Amino acid sequence: MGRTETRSTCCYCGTGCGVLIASEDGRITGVRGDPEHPANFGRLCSKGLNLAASAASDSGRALYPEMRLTRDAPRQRVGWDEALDSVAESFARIIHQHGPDAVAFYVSGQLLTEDYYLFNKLAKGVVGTNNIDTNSRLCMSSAVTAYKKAFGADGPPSCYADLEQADCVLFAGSNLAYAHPVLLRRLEEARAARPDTRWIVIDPRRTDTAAMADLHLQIQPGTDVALFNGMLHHLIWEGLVAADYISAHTEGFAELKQMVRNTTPNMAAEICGIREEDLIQAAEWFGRSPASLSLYCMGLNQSSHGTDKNLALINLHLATGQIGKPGAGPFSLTGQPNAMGGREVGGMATMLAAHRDIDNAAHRAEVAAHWGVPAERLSATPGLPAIAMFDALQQGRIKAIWIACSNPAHSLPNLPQVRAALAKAELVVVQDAFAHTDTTALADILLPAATWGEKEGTVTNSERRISRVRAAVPPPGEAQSDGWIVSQIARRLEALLYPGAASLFADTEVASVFDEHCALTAGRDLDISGLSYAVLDSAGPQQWPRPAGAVQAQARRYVDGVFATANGRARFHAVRYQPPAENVSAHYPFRLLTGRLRDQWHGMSRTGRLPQLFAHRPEPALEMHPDDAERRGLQTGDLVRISSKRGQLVLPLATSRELPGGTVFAAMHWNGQFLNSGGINETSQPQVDGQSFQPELKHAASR
Ligand SMILES: Nc1nc2c(c(=O)[nH]1)N[C@H]1C(S)=C(S)[C@@H](COP(=O)(O)OP(=O)(O)OC[C@H]3O[C@@H](n4cnc5c(=O)[nH]c(N)nc54)[C@H](O)[C@@H]3O)O[C@H]1N2
Ligand SMILES: Nc1nc2c(c(=O)[nH]1)N[C@H]1C(S)=C(S)[C@@H](COP(=O)(O)OP(=O)(O)OC[C@H]3O[C@@H](n4cnc5c(=O)[nH]c(N)nc54)[C@H](O)[C@@H]3O)O[C@H]1N2
Ligand code: SF4
Ligand SMILES: [Mo]
Repeated sequence: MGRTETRSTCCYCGTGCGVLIASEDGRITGVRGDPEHPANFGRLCSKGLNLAASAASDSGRALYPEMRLTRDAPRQRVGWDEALDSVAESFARIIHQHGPDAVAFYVSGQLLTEDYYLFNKLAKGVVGTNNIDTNSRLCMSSAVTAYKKAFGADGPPSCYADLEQADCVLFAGSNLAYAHPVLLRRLEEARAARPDTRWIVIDPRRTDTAAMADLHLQIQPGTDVALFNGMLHHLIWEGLVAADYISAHTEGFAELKQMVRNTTPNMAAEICGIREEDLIQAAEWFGRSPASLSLYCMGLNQSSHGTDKNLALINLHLATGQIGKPGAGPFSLTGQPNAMGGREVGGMATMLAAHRDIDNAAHRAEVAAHWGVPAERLSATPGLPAIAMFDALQQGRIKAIWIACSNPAHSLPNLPQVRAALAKAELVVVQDAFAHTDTTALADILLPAATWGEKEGTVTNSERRISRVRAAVPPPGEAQSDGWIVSQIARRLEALLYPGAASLFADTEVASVFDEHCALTAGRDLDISGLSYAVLDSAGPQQWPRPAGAVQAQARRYVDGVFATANGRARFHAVRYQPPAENVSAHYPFRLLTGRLRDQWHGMSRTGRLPQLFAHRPEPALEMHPDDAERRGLQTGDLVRISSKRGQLVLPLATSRELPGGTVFAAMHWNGQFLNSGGINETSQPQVDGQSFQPELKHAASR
């Protein structure tokens, strides 16, 4: 094969950096940043730079299909046909006996758009259930819900060029230095060129990002809505709102104004545990800057009031007209490489393809017609979102679950119950690229997946930009691409459920699947009917929308002040502060915060294989303020047991002045492959936001 370089996209975060993969004789030998990719212009972070090293060996990879031949037997290697037939036959049997809602799919924002599209088509178009949800429920669903409520459609209005044009950057619940390092690099360069730029960081912890800010608002966990309302109060009473913009392009302001009348900066600062001057300073910078940009992530979304937190921040942007112009806007950063693609194909329990709605009969009919199935095939019953899906599994209402590209036995809250649910299931199918995760350990059938560097497709990054992912080498062993696996099982299932009918999976070439997806977006807000692999290959990564006939994509949305709501106006929402779902008490006095480390990725199936990625944080820890530790006679290195109403685990203690007193912090990454427990989610709580169904992974009460 010789030496070649293949243009692709990093498989980690939603920044979506372009990479060039060097390979020789079927082996990946190097990775460098793609100088031409508009997300990173050649830069990469530590994770991206180490991609080649993590791909260098097949050790730890899932190489062959495996299954249990009887309920309690260990899994053993089988051929692909046997594994595929078995999944299809079990699903068909359960669907016949108990109906389509007795099976479920739990997929991932790390699947490529084409794979995601096929999974969604299988669940909604073949099985006829909306029980397909994803780890994006733990991640983006509050942002999605708020965008839809405020603007009438999902999707960030801003773009990366805004990073260079903002005069005030508000980081809300985002630790960019760890989670989106290349975007932070772009911001640093922008600030070096324009030193008057102000950075405000809102985070209960003094993160590396907070340490770089001009102003750090170290709020009490969960108090963001009070903060934003207090800031809005100041902006209104100081005349810093954009009255013309409000009257021309929005609705609902009077009600909001009435509500925040009572939230004075003084009161808000008190709730947040910060100084009133700091709150006012933040409002002044935000309101007086020519362009204010908010970057927000899990500190807002992973909350039982995550939608409200998003809406309260969006209120600030609408009230000041800081949207639809260069350097401005409420910019939700996506975590996973293809959280956006998943939203586009409607791969969730609460939505249909191309931003259509399950409860809209016309939308269901459009999708059914596109797939060539009777309209009744598409269920009008919303599917179960992640937490409810695993509850239903435990209660026996769902009998079989097919998990792909996620490790829920590590990443869902309340792990003792997640494990009980998987143990109760009649069938657990796990499709993963790596053999040893906390979830593969519980699989009845393991389907080995090809992964980054080995498969073709597309991903969409945070700024709505679609990039190609390309194969540089063949997959190891008998691993197959996710799209191939889904299509194989889909065809078998179709034959069992609808014998003789034409297959919906006749042409599953990746380029054809992409075309099918693009066609389904025609006329929708995310219209990409003008895209194809040919366009992406010749013109490079493209943003949506890009309708047929358009010569250029739209970098920013809502530039004309016309929103995707029925009357074209954006909507304010009068949201009130509510405390986290679980109260701290004498029994559980600590507020447990969780989050990420710079060099590890989620359950560490890939990053955890490289010694160099442990240099930054070599071991797990429970972080605690030194005063709290001293009061308990504890010091760094002591083994401590942290427990909540759900469960417990033991971790080494690390004292840290980054945290406020009364809170503890643990990184989410460590799991059963490294610990004698499933990690911090043994204790985290599954309470969800009532609108987005996203669980409050950040705020459990613990002791
Ligand atoms: N290195 C690395 N990068 C990643 C990932 C990874 O695993 N490793 N994962 C990717 C994914 S999927 C995601 S979703 C993103 C997540 O990216 P981020 O959301 O930036 O990362 P987190 O560390 O989860 O949480 C961000 C911050 O929220 C703060 N926080 C907690 N409670 C509150 C609160 O009530 N209010 C506010 N304002 N802040 C609060 C935490 O202290 C934390 O510092 O990262 C992506 N990038
Ligand atoms: N306490 C706490 N918990 C959290 C969070 C938190 O902040 N705090 N964050 C939440 C968030 S935002 C997220 S996004 C989730 C992430 O949680 P998970 O979805 O569990 O994250 P990963 O460990 O990345 O799981 C991806 C799996 O896919 C496998 N894989 C890799 N490539 C491929 C492929 O090409 N095909 C297939 N089929 N498999 C592949 C990997 O080996 C890995 O096992 O965690 C959530 N859980
Ligand atoms: S910033 Fe994100 S996409 Fe870019 S190299 Fe790092 S992990 Fe990959
Ligand atoms: Mo995420």
